Amino acid sequence: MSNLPDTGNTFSNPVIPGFHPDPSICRVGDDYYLACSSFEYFPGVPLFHSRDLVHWTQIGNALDRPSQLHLPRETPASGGIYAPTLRHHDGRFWLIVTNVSGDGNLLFTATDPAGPWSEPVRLPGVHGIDPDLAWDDDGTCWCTTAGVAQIRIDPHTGETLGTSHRLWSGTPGAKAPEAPHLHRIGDHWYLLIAEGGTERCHGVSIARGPTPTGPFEPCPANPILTHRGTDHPIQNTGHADLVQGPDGSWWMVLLGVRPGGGTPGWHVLGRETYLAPVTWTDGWPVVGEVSLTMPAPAWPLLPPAIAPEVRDDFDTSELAPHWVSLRHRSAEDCTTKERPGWLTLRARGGSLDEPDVTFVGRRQQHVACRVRTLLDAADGHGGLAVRLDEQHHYSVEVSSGQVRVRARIGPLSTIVASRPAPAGPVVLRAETEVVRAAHGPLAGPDTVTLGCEEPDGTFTALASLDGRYLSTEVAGGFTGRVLGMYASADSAHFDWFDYEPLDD
Ligand code: 6LW
Repeated sequence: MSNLPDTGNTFSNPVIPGFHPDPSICRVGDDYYLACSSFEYFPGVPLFHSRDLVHWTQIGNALDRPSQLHLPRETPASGGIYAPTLRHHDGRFWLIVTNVSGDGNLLFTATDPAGPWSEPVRLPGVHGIDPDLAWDDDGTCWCTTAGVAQIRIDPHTGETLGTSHRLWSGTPGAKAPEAPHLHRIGDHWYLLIAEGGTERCHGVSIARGPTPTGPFEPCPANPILTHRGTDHPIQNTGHADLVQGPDGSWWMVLLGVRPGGGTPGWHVLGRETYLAPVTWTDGWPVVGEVSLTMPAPAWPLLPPAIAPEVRDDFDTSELAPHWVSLRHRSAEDCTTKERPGWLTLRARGGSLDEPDVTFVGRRQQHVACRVRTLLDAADGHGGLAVRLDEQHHYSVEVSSGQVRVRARIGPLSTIVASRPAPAGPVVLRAETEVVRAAHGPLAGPDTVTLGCEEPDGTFTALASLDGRYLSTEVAGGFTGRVLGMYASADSAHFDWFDYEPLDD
């Protein structure tokens, strides 16, 4: 254990913006790896790599085949894949997750975290979400779940050995003790948990004991992290994991949200991944407030040599790992091979209101951003969507010679604006703009403007809509906005897609 030297340098939070909750982290030599939840999206469990803990690059998705990730049509929004634990043990990477919409707890291994990951090992005897994996010195593997309960497992077969026992119920009076992670640090085993629920009361607490099975003594300073009851710009802080740097310093990754639009605020990007330094007092970890700017690690920061490209031209046969679909994706309904240099989507369900709409999107990662796509709808209907779930989305669609903006807000669905489509392929555009001044109860966190471009490139805005209705506070659930392309009848062809952060 060591406390942090102050280098005077800082880094910006969130370190992985956009809907990337429930981070779990491990370090192997100079490399850090991190996994997040993915819910109803396919492929699942995005995996990130970093060499400095601050700058992260997505290197893949652990669950990228139907045999690993089965999300039936009935999978509700925010169902599917919950809360991974990622560990490196015995020369391999181990990943354990819960598919709450079918297969329960599942374990995967890989020698390279970029993949391929193994077929799933099922754990029918492990009940409860948020499974953690920890190995004792003698190789005993403990699986600890929300509650907080623990059972010994054979991680190779998924067999449970013995019976489940309760480890800790968290702080008396606090709800939802969950997200356990067990770490051996010095002479103690530390049991890190989240408490209070994943909304404004969320927090992180910790207990320690002499063995991985306890008995556990709670930290007198619990919760060691919470922003509850504050007007801090980052809220809902919780669901954390710990990692040690090569210099002995300790770091916490956790989820948090950035509500906008006044009090209580609406967050639209989902739960994002934050990083915070950890110091130690009397053998207990201390985490102060998690801020948008924080003291940097003592080692050199290594921003990526090449800034992320604004445009994806769909010139490669495989889609980049940040593109996600809903519940499944098949080569028949999503391909760059039919018309080289174009992404072709073939409608399999109906509209964005349906769970099996053919959709390819990416997480909104900046509060203010612009997305554009060139759509050829000569063979069908398709469009550009700002999506939270099946019941909360805005879209601009080309169908039957018209460009239409539609808003779906809970039980209400309406065409907000329409006009004749320009001839030939059409550039569709959506952009979000932060609402600066609070205008009483009507202030949204942002506005979402949708429209199309004229042949000369000028933008015609068809509608500017209140972003609150595409926020988690309105829609509920565990995800955030995803921006993407879809086909609603026959085939829609997309030549390119731009994602451009704007100054907020
Ligand atoms: C996850 C639970 C939680 O399983 O939300 O914030 C649930 N924490 O630990 C879904 O992400």
